[in-house]
Amino acid sequence: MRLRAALFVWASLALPLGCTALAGLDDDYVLGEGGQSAGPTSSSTTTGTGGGSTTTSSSTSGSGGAGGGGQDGGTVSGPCEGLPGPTMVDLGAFCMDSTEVSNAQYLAFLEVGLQPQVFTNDPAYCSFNTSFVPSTWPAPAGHDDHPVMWVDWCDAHAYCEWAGKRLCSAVDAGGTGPFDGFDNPATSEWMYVCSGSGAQAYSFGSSGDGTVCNIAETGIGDTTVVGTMPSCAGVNAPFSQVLDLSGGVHEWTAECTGYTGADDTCAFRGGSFMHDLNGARCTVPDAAPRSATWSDGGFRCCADKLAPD
Ligand SMILES: [Ca+2]
Repeated sequence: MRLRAALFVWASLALPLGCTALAGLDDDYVLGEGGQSAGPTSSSTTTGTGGGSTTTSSSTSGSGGAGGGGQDGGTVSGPCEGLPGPTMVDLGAFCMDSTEVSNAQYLAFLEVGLQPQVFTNDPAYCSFNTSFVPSTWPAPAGHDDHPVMWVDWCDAHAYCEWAGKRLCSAVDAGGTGPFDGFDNPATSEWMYVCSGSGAQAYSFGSSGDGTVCNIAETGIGDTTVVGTMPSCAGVNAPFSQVLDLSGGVHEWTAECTGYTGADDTCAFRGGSFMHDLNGARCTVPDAAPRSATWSDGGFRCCADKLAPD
């Protein structure tokens, strides 16, 4: 297993907890108004199966659902092959998971039994996180290959590190970058891919009704098996191999305001099955405390390309 430690040197730009309107960013979208979801908050209560209910605790117990399925061990030819989790897409400067991480893939990580703060790549600012088990777990029956949800930022970070990957962050910066660059395709990996290098508003293009993706207008009202909406992908190669950036579940990124602990604000991207087309734009400036988890929030990983042996 290749483990690659991310280097975090971002400046702290303290924002209020539950920050919803990010000054200077796409302010016609306000968290919770992109659709039916109330979005994440810093409340201390949890559970629920929909409606965007959230929690900042991630220490509930659970034994996990059934294993198997998903795209574990998927390979591509190139420098990012053979890593756990979704098959990766070679995007030139870096690689990105082709889909969101599924429940079965996350279960494989849990079954290894790594413990927070014992796992050597778990950073000090994640010391609040006492368990990698999602705050609502196990996943519903039949959802093995649906996106994992109810994970806080540190859960997502740990999974990616275990897989030899990292959360998607800044272009050409090896996992570091300023939070305020997250809607710029020149500085944000996630934005670069979603926008097709700045060419489009949504991951699937700049026009259409968006029902090629799992958003509110599509009417599914739940997650789907990852990667099963083939038109919810970029227009041109290699972006066309990356699925479900718009809709499905929100995706944590390593675009955070600081690196101090649970209250740092981190960006999550793309809207979800609860959000309308407006909320699925690549530029939507959603963000939440690092400790937040919610009913339509998951993640995918990126990776630095390794030099050929
Ligand atoms: Ca998504």
